Amino acid sequence: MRQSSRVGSAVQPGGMWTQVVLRSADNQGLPTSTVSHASVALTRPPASTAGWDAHAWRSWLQHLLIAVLLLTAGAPQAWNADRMLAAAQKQGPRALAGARALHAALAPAQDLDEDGKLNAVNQFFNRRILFRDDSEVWGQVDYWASPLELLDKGEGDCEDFAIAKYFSLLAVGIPMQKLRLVYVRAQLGGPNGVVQAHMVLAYYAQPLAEPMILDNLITEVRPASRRPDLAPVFSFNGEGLWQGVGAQTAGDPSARLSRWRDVLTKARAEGFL
Ligand SMILES: [Ca+2]
Repeated sequence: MRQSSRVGSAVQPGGMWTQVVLRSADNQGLPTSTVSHASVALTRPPASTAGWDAHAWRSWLQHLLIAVLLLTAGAPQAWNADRMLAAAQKQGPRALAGARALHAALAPAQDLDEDGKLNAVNQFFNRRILFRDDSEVWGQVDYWASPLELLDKGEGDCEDFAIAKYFSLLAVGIPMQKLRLVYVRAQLGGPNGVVQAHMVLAYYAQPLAEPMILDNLITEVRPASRRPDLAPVFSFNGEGLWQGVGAQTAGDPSARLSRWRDVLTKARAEGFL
């Protein structure tokens, strides 16, 4: 296994959003082309992190359980709308109505440029889904819903939005390499507001470019420089895990928890991969 490699640094234009690879699929010693997915098991910071300083965040990261596991071999499959609709039908009428609406949004988005795809997908979920905590929707402190589970409930929290947008953008042809789910520290309510753990989806037109941020908190897709309220902590996609420059290595191969792996499995069954 090769050592983790730096793919960027805290330089313009990506700034602190340009990060360091902790684990990636090609670090497993296999050709990237033979690897379709990796999974990341992680714990989540407490809902309220008010008063956390840099040391507290590093400490949390040190305790973060991370594992990158190869799930399957072979190239990722393209989006299969028929499989998505069939899976939704099994889930019930609400899921089917949601899947039909998503299909109606994604089909024309296939022909848009990447900015158009970002806006279409962001708008679809931000308009259709209501924010609600996992404890109220799922009766669990932290539950990672698949796209169809989110559409079935019509409600979800930040990572459910980010996950659904991630798989939907893959479905309309955005390369996985350009997308990352990003845990951030969000300063809610202005400079004196509360700092909370939050998740957004970032789109990188180029590896070192400033990303565009898709967030359930605001309607508009904005470049990271226009989101001074967000500070990235670490990010991941189906290929790897990245952590902010200067942060300590967060890694523990004895991960016990893999919501990401589970949601990848569900999304595959729903035709998204
Ligand atoms: Ca959730």
